[in-house]
Amino acid sequence: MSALRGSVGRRVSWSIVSGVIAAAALVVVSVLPADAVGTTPFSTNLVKNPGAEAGPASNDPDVGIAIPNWETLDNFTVVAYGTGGGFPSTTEGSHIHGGNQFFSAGEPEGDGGCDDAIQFIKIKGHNSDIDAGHVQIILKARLGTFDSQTDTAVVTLQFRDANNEQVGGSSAGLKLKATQTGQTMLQKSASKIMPRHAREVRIILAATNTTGYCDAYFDNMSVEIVSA
Ligand SMILES: [Ca+2]
Ligand SMILES: [Ca+2]
Repeated sequence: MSALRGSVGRRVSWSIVSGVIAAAALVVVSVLPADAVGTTPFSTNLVKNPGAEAGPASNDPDVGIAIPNWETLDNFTVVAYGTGGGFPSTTEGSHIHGGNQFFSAGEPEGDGGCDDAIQFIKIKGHNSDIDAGHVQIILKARLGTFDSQTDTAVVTLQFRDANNEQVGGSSAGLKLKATQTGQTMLQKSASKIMPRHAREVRIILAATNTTGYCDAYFDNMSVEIVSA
């Protein structure tokens, strides 16, 4: 019996100790949220999972799939280079150093509209430089569409302030567009000085002017800040 009590006692003690450790860990987490730590580095690609390589491709390009680090609506998906039906080839994938997969806007919704993917990027530790006009932001991407259809691939970068309000109008951001690329993945880029009060950027992958399938393909997404 004493051995049993001892055993129970050790379990109780260990559970108290575990509780204390867990509480301490919670305190550490609560005083050091990830977003408050560190300074966003210059000349570094800030996009996570920029090339759609972090998760699997969908088995069917008509079916949406969860994409690591991106928030997507239903049908937005990841397609493998060389998938049948007119998608960019494996040759094109290697030509652009695009790995095995790319983002695709996917099957249209019932109303004909296409789904988006969004990623949020906080810009930390540069507030005074941004407000003085000394931080430039550079957006780059590979964009493709199908054949000569009017489907258009659009990447938008929006600026948000500390209160999560859009900074300036829609013209304050950056936009990349491509259409009728004939399944090639065109390199596009744009840059500008970050506007005052910008503290976060949103990258949105979208399709416009589509016919049938939302043939807007994206790969090698890049967002960098540099000193200006
Ligand atoms: Ca890729
Ligand atoms: Ca189409």
